[in-house]
Amino acid sequence: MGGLIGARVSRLEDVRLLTGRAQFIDDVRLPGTLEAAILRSPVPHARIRSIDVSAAAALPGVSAVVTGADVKAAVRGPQPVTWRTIPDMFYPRTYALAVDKVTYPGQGVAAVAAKDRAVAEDALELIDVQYEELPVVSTLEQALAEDAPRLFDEWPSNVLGRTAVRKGDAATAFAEADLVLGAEFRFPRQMGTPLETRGVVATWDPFTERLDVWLTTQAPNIAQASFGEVLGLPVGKIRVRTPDLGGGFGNKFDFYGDEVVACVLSRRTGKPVKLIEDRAESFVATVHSREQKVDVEIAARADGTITGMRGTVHGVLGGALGTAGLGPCWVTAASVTGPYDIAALDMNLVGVATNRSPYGSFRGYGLPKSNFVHEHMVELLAKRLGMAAHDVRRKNFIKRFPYQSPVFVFDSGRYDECLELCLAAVRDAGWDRIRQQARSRGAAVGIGYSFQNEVTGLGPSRIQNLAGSAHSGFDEEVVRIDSTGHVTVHTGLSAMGQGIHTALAQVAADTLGVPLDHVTVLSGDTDASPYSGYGTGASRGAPLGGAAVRTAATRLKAKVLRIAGHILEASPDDLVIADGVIAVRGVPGRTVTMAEIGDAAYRRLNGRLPEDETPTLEEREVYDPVNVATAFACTAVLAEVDRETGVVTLLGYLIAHDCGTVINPMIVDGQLHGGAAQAIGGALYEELVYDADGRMRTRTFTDYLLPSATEVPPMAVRHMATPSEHIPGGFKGMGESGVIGGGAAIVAALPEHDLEITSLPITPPRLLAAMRKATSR
Ligand code: MCN
Repeated sequence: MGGLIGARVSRLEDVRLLTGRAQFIDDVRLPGTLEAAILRSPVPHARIRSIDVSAAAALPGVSAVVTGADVKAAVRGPQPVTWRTIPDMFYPRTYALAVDKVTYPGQGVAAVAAKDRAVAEDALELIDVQYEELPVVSTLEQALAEDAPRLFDEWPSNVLGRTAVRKGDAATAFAEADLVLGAEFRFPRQMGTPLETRGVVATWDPFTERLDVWLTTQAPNIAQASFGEVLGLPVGKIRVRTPDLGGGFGNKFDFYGDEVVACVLSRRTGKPVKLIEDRAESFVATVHSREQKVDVEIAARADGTITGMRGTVHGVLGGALGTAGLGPCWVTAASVTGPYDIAALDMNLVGVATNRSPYGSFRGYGLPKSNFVHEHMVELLAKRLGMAAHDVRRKNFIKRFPYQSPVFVFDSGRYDECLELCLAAVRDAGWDRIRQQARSRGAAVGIGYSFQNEVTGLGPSRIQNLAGSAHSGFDEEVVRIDSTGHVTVHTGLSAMGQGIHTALAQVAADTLGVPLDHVTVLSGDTDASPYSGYGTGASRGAPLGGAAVRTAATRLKAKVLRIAGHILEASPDDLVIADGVIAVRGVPGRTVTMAEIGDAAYRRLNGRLPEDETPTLEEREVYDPVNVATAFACTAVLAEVDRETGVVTLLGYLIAHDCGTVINPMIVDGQLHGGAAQAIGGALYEELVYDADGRMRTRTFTDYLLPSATEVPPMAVRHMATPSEHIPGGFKGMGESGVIGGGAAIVAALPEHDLEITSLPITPPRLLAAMRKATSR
């Protein structure tokens, strides 16, 4: 390799982002643009008796008003559900705006396009909607009650689907167990909260009859296909452009009704229509995630071997399905055995509709929950058997790879070493001493751990399609050297802050032997970018994009060497490239530059390009991996609890991490820090709260608490690298790693609650109650 893979180079994206030269969705200003706003239902569950838009339509400055009925008439089909994990599940047909009935507070019922947002919002107030309110089904218990009101007239219950994930013979494992332990876990609703909310600028061009959409999306090709499906247009008639994204965290993966509304309004008015979600709206209109109830039991032998696991995951879905469907909850069920070699699993999965916002993706998908569950059960078993939790981990770790988990084949791992790396980091940091000193002054301080493994690099199209995905898991990248020798990488992946442009530039520069600043990475335009089967999500950019760039650049390098060999009258095998200069090995002065090769391939072909070579320098690679790539990590947390107030202060945070070949350790560190901050939020602060009437209470960041710099402790990362054997370059993904293991490690670090905490977030009152319960035993 050429020395750039593994280098801590500064991110190429950052100069623009930090000097205010980025172009976010709200910066897209097309001549004649109208601004739109959506009227959202104030009630959770109701029939729409009537909508009168006449006063709104008559307001000066208003160009168009549409209702659900108008949208339904203007489109060919309902909103798509990308993941149909359970084929016979009920997938309600929902349109971009509610038709006849609303099933969650915040659901769009009408929309206005006006000369500016203020007029559009004024017009919303003039729309008269008559609701006939229906009994609210806001919680899992309400939804499952025998006499529960139903959300969907065409389906007999609020249980939309059931399935199970099974492996081995769980019944026998439990019958023969020395001991069986169980627990019930409750995980609240949470959501990703990128700095930038969602937005769209849609233009219907009547001359070319094409739709041109600027959209905050992580998956431009899926959005393009979804527009085609909903609007009944050939995909080639749709252009999706992605501006700079101010974060995504998974929730910009979904395809929302709002973008369809903007298209319908643009078609009606003949003008570009911009629709920018405001923060209060985003709390109801952007997908939520995480809410689950998980009941689990483990069967174990007296020596600490876990022989079986069984239970049920209830996914508390919303009043409409996000494009992820039940996906995140299925991942929790499928991954609940984590890094452990557990022979038998019988996990039921139930998807339940409630009058809450749609459920979708959030960084980590279902893994933070499955991790919390298996790590809690390990701690519980260790306590019951009087063993150290790490000994239970070591005893049960998967040791031989490839390993067939209940669903995936884990390609590689060195879990014991990763655990030792983490323990060594804790020793080096002197945490034991800090804990002892704290205890001697009476403070409640603890150290907690969790171990995770993580399927990344989604992912073989074969597996994805089998698992019910309407989209495939391949990725296409193009590497081009132009006539001046400059390299351009074209990618269909969206950059949303994770540094993918830098990573792909490093791979291309390293493979081709050119300096990093000779590479430009371009993305964000379906008319120009290659096709990314699944876009940015599931930590797939580095493994798939990296592999495709590496393969394409390797072929391109071979062509460069053939042309150089022709010019230098040397065998390509005798040539080396460094710093953009191709030289004959051992012959000083016989060189040709990449710029001269570019010139020979595009302009002065005559005599300089070998006769059997085609002009131009471009290679395209469509890469579909044969398997997923499993990253793994061990997290350690040092925490102090104020016994009087129940306030938790995190004093230290360490992650030992393996994502195969690391492209840029500095970015990986940053990704882990950011993910860990979200894990801290999920463990201690974040909860979307609905009141007894089913209305959303958390509509600002004073109610929905995010950790700030004060709550996020100093962090350190230790790297190890077990390269993926099947991915060219050996890269595994990790963009979600940081958020997965933090919750379990934080809870394990809190002293004196005696494993009483199985519900998140751990608010001070909850923690004090758990500590009181533990001491009263
Ligand atoms: N990387 C590396 N070497 C590896 C793996 C990764 O250097 N072996 C670096 C690369 O710079 C790469 C980054 O880490 O760009 C993340 O790589 P990868 O795990 O492949 O993840 P993706 O590029 O697919 O990014 C998506 C992932 C997900 S799914 C979410 S959600 C997420 C995330 O990453 N949302 C983010 N990171 C985010 N970071 C920011 N700032 N904002 C978000 O919204």
